Amino acid sequence: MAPMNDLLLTRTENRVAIVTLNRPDVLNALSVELMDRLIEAMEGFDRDPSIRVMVLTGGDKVFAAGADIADMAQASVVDMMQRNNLARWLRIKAIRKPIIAAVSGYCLGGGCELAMHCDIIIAAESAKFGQPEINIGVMPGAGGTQRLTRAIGKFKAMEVILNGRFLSAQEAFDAGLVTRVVTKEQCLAEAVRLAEQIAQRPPVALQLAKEAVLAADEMSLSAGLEYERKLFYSLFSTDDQKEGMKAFLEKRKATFQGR
Ligand code: DAK
Repeated sequence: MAPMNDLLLTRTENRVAIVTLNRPDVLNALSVELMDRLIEAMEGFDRDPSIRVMVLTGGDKVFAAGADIADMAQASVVDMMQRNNLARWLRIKAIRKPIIAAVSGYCLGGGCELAMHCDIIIAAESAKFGQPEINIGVMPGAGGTQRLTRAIGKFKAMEVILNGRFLSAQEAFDAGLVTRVVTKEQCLAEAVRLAEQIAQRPPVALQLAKEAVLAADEMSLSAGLEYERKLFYSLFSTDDQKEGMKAFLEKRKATFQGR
């Protein structure tokens, strides 16, 4: 466990890494430094064979209220371009292991975009999702216009992005942005419980299945089906496929090695 004054807390249990944003004084605003710490931690867990799933949370009060406005308020176009933030977000997008977001409280702007880089979103009833960048003179810049629109559709996304309206956890669930809504007390525990279940699945199949689902946003249906089929066939070169099918036929639980 990292020290309590650290920007980012991490711990691991049962092959799950739990990563906690920890700038409560500014509602976990995503400063450049925090983003860099987050990316380093996630890339480290992505490389670590003892970890199979990550849970990302901001604690039980707030997920993240967006990028740090104080970092950007006086920036010029050139400053923004030189910070090359897009490259940071691409590194999060490139994480291959499943990531579950446990979202309580505000999940806004870059915070909502961060949650949408995750693969599953468990929301507390207190969660509020939004892209309020319009209120500070800008617009989403880390995929909000694209990922939110794909998740909830054009007409709901337009209201959220053009008018800065927050969606409650229940509205976000009804619209398709959220996997499950639970109480605030259950939120992290539910995300960890789900992560521990997923962590028992074969890691290579998990990685390729995540890749295939994400490809659905990038490809035509026929190209996506073709891609899926190739990934499916490739799994027949893994020990875990042999073990999984053999264990089924022998009516025992499979033990997956990630090979
Ligand atoms: N940045 C910096 N500080 C923030 C912050 C933020 N995003 N959100 C809150 N804080 C700070 C407040 O300034 C306040 O600090 P003190 O005054 O105590 O020093 C403290 O956190 C508590 O906030 P409030 O006093 O405002 O708390 P309330 O409960 O009254 O209101 C709120 C909560 C979430 C409604 C409010 O804080 C709020 O509206 N926050 C801003 C939300 C927002 O506009 N988010 C979008 C930020 S822009 C990029 C990619 C992505 C982005 C940028 C670039 N590239 C690829 C280039 C992303 C941009 C954004 O996310």
